[in-house]
Amino acid sequence: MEKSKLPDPFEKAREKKGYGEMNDQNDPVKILLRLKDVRKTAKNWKTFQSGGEEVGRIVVPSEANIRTTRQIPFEVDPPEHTNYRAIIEPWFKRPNQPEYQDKLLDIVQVVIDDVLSKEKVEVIKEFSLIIQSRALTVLLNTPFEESKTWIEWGTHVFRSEDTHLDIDKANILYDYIDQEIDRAIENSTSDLYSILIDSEINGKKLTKEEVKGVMILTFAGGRDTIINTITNSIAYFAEHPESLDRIKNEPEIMNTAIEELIRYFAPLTHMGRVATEDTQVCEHAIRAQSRISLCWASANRDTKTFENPNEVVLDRKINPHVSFGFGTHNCLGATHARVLLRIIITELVQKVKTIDILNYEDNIEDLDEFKRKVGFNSLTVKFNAR
Ligand code: HEM
Ligand code: EMZ
Repeated sequence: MEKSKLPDPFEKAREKKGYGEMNDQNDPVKILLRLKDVRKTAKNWKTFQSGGEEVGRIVVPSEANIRTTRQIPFEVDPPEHTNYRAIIEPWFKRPNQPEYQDKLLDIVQVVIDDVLSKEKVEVIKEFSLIIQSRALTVLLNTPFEESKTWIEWGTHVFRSEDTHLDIDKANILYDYIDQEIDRAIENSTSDLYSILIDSEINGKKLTKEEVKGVMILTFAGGRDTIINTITNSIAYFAEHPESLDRIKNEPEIMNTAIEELIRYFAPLTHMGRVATEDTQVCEHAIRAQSRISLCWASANRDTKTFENPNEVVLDRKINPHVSFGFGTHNCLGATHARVLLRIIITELVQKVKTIDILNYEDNIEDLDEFKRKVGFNSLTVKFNAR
């Protein structure tokens, strides 16, 4: 099989019954698999909530044991959600500005020139993580030097190589954010911390805990998702050098190509909700206070909407994918992610002719009934210049 392929483990269950089941830390999850159900349920925040008492429980695997700070606006439901979102949303649209994109271009060019000078490159550590961390300094508007600290944290802030939920690692992030908030209170700049500290909802300033909730989400949500997107793109282009040529010669397909890669990769496999009442999905009973999840990765392969869903079709015409979620909580980092990927691919097609895969190890997520490849634990390649 091609190393860049991400097979769809959900197909049979999606077609037969529409959901799957997973036992996560003795707190079971019903995984919704069909695009129609995923979209409908994502809109129904009254019955399927993101907030609720137990912070961290909507994430699968549940993070209830490793954090008490509510991630904002991710773990809040309307109407409060709307107020938080109104504060944060304009900030996350900055990636549309030319000056922002120039900064990202500088970052990407340096890293691409560097990997082209090497005999072999481990893509996650020497490419994706570096670009992700440096690009995050632009999103947060913090000094470039901070990225050195973040690179040391590795791919995920809550998970490490030997454990799914790593409290020691999480504490490094929490302590760092606490310090940065105190720093911004003492010495206000024009970074995201300072903007949040100065924000108000109905005349009331955000608390430190609320600011922390936004910042944890910004560090955690935009990390392994971006790293997997970049790494999977490199693997794809390694096995499809004709696609590099095609995008170079037909730049007008760039945006559809990006959407298609993001659909195919679905970097965040699924996200949970908690039922507020006894209800039903796919004719199956859901008890109040139990968990379901919305499986973006499965929905993106639903043949009712996507023709040849297991193929990467760079000029796919109809592509209502849900990789960035759907409805109330749709991803605030999507503009940054799309712009960054466009800059990376634009530079790649100009400078790189081929990429050889030398070594790799798959990253397979274990969802009990389903084993899903989400990307790589490592990917070693040689970049060959044009
Ligand atoms: C929400 C995926 C990058 C910040 C979401 C959701 C998905 C998602 C599926 C919806 C969660 C839900 O409905 O419960 C992705 C993917 C990314 C990406 C695939 C990269 C390719 C980023 C980045 C950031 C970010 C770079 C910021 C640094 C957020 C935030 C939310 C969110 C703040 C919550 C929005 C809300 O609750 O209203 N993301 N994300 N994401 N994402 Fe992303
Ligand atoms: C949470 C999540 C956000 C969670 C929109 O998704 O991303 C996951 O990677 C984190 O572990 O805490 O931030």
